Amino acid sequence: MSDDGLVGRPLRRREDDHLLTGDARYTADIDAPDAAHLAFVRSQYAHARVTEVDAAPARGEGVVAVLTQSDIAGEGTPMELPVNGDVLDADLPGHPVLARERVRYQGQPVAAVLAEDPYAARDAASAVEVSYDSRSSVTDPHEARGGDAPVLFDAAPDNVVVTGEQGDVDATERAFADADRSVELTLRNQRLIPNAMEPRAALARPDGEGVRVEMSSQAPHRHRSKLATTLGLPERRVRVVAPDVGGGFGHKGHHYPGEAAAARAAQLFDRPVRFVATRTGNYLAGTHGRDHHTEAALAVDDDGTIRGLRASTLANAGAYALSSGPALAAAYGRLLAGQYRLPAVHCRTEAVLTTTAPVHAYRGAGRPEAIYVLERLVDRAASELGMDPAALRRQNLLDPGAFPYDTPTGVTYDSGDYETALDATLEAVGYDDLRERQARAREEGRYLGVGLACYVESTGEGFESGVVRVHPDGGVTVYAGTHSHGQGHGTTYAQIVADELGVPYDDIEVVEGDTERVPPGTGTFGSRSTVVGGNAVAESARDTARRARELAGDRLEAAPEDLRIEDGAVHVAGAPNRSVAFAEVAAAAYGGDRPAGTPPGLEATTFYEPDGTAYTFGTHAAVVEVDPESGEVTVERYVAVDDCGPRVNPRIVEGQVHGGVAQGVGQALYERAEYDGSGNLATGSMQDYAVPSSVQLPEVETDATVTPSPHNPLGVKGIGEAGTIAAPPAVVNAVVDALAPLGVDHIDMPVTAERVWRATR
Ligand code: MCN
Repeated sequence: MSDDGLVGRPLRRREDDHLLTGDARYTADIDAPDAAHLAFVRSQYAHARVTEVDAAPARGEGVVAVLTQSDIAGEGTPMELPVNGDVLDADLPGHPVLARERVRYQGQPVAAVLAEDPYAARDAASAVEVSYDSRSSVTDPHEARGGDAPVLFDAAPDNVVVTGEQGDVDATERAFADADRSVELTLRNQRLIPNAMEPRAALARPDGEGVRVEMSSQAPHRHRSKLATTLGLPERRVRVVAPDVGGGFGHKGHHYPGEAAAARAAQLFDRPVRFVATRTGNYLAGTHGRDHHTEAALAVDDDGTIRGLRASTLANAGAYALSSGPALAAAYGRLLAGQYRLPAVHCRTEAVLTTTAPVHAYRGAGRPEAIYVLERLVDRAASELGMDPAALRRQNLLDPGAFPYDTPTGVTYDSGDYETALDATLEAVGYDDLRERQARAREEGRYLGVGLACYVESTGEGFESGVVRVHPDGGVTVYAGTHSHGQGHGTTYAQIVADELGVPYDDIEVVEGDTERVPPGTGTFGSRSTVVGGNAVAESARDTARRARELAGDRLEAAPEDLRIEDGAVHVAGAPNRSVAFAEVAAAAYGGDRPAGTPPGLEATTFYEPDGTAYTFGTHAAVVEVDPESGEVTVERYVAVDDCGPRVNPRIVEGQVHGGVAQGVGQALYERAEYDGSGNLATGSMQDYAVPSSVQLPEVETDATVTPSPHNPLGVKGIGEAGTIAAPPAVVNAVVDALAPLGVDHIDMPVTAERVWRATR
């Protein structure tokens, strides 16, 4: 990364004109006039036996077929979404695309209707008569765990399907025995519903002996693998294409009945089939996030030295143990040491099935759960010790010299400079002045609070593919196995390749999201694209540049190592007039005038996996004012100082932090998915599930420190989830700080006006 390169510049996102002028093409916009439309008949019950499906009332004009599981599944065609067997304690069956005889959450698809238009499909779906023999439901993981609770699967008689443990139980117990005191908290990290602007959608078409599925996916190759398994097809017969995707936040990495049923119906009826989820369908049967119930304690000495942490979490996995939800629950304790010198940690997690929608990754995915527990405990300790929360944090932070650092939870942090980020945040928010302002406000009967959150975040795991292809005219196409759905990879990957290859940014096009055009990759989630995909395309660009210098060396009669590629020309270092146009080199690569012995073509493919995980970190601060009369919380200011190593594009990084903080403030103050006693989703639409609007959100003031990761050549760390990790504890800590004079020491999220009102009385 040179000072005069494009990496590090806050370029405007090149994708925005396309997205903001209505030019974007989402899955539902793709023209397919002969497509049949698929709508699901969804279970009204949370838990029931399906005794009969009567399709007769649904048949009529425009209705092509009413399908049940026996119509779509058969020998070699499982039509079952696989469970995440790697982490499960029990041998559970998968999720049938259409229910076999049991339904285990409200909204689970029971039958599918195909019709000539979407309205006929929905009308027919509501006309199908399903008879149920209802069973008792259970939505609370404490109640679900054994006893009289209904059993979802015989293979897990107590409904417990995952047990996870991190750290050393004996060392932790010793730390608690030796410490001056133990600070305790019972916390709920509530269930959330991901809200991408575009609901899930798929358009499946027969394609030779296989199927082509255009779909709103954040991980096309993963979806291809899962679809192939579900349909019983070889992967090479399934092509997944993800066009413009209107947000995902994790839930579009999951494999759903919608795309599988559409793909199977396209095969059976030999015509295109379209499925577009309604918002309510998305709420009922899209995956949810979080839902952890935790008891935790911090062992701390009276002088503020933190000695140990223990936590015990019950994670509500929902019905079926699919995809990454259970795995995240099992592993979340790995980040519980956060930024601190915390010699002993022990964490136990159990994931329990309930008759609710399956839980999967939602932006942050395990890290917000861990950091919330830790950062609430640290604030609670400060309050019990009568110490300033910033001072208590500073006293216990890991030193910059501590890295690489092995945490007691079994992970190794790559690099960090935590105190610098803390100081930058305190200075930006004017911490000392705020404390004085707070004291004055209290005298006037006003409740002002400041909350801090210091976080670490694991980013950039697994492998990714990146191709750099130079065309005979010198233009460049970059292919990556990730798939941007709001992150701006088209801009940042082009910045990286422009610097590494020396060709103009405008000559570089980025292609993602097509399993036929892009080599096998992993996808965009876990803030991994820049670390893994960015380095994959960088490596391919370096390889391509090396080949280009070899070709040009022959023409310029110079050694390749003496050549530089800049501004679309290859020239001899120190002699800019001895040069050849990059386009001429590209043409030579494909023409007959290559130097003898050089292979044709000018491109490179890299499958890259970093040596280790990159740990992003930072400190966020929220300033709130709380009106105890109405219970209303106003976030006055929000400061975020994040360290994701060198920023490829600071403007995009800032945007990512804004978006994440918006969702984190949403979790802290407004959002919660609620089921009633019968397992009905009580927050089934945006009227009941409170996604914040811009007027409820603060301006986010951002800044950065830069600590490169030693594990990847670009030194980068991810940033896509930082805001959702730091904002919930920062805001809740601020509210509790504001209300401390009224004796409030904890309020569970979301900190609604009602909860504040109750807590202050
Ligand atoms: N970036 C950078 N310099 C860095 C790190 C990142 O310039 N050191 C830039 C990247 O190049 C990229 C963006 O920031 O353009 C995010 O990069 P990264 O942190 O690698 O995250 P991913 O691209 O892998 O995105 C995944 C992350 C996750 S896990 C969720 S969930 C999420 C998020 O991104 N969902 C989003 N951001 C979202 N943004 C939008 N608009 N919509 C979503 O659904």
